[in-house]
Amino acid sequence: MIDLRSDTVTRPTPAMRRAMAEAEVGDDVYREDPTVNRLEERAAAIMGKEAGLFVPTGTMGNTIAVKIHTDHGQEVICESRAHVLDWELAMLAWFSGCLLRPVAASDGILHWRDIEAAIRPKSAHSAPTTLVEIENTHNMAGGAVYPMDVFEDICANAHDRGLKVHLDGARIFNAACHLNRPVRDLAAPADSVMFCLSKGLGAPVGSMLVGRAEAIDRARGYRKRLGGGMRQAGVLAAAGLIALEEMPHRLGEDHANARFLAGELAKLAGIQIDPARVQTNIVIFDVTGTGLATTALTLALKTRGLLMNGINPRQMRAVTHFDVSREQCATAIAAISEALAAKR
Ligand code: TLP
Repeated sequence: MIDLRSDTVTRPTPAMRRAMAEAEVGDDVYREDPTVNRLEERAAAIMGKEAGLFVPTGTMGNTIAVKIHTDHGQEVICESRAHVLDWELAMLAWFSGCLLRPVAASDGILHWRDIEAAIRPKSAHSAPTTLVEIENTHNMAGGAVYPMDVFEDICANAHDRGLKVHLDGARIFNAACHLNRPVRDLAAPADSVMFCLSKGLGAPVGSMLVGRAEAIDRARGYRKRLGGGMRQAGVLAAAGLIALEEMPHRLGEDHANARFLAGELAKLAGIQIDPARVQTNIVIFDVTGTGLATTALTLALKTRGLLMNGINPRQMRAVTHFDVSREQCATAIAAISEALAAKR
């Protein structure tokens, strides 16, 4: 099977498996796991933040981040297709008691003027806005990358207005690769950053939350509350360290494969995509013109050895990662082309 459903499907490399087997471990709830401690220190250093926290998932990282920046009954601004809004089971409402105020941006990239207009006025009828949540790369906007100046402008203005900024950087290394900048430059203006070890970087499990030491101390308590006190988690952190140190440099290959897919998809009748908008490893394309709903296309592709999901009835998403080669991308295009021909 060729699996383009997500970069979450990547399996640990042989080096990761070896490191996991040999990892030095201790009880991380007592902060005695040397491998977790090393991962947290390295993650913070690489992101240019004071402290880091190893969490099992990106969802838990985002959930805790919102909690450390807000109180119950406040508002959080995000883009209208944000992961935190559509894919995290309303954890922000459930755990932090906050309301999301989505703001639509056609390319997924918010600007300060859009955010400013969504800040609630100080009035007897409005809940205070206290946090801006930015997703870079923006998953459901096809892996779109925030230009540095746009994000810096958002953070500077948000801070002037007394708002915090949390960066959902699940794929921040993909953004850094596209911009050809050190990842710490992208993280610098944000108050906290969540990033995933288990997506394009290939670790089997885990994400990191980084930020100020005081905030990460509080985050540790929330992680325990959510059931994320993982004891001998060094076996997982060992793979995470390899993901962090050795995998970012190869992400450009995934981006080149995504551009290849986009270029080939654009040649197929009934498919709509602008390949020039594919910046990283996510390719979203519209299949309305093929006469197939995405659910039907997913099934037709599965019988042809290709796994790929729709994100709604009209749009499919293909995600490249280090478990798919260029040759497999070419095979994937052949499978799609065949499925469309069969429909005709
Ligand atoms: N994204 C997954 C699905 O949940 C959609 C995927 O296949 O892309 N932030 C962003 C931007 C994400 O894309 C994801 C996962 C998360 C957070 C959550 O990470 P996990 O899955 O570790 O909870």
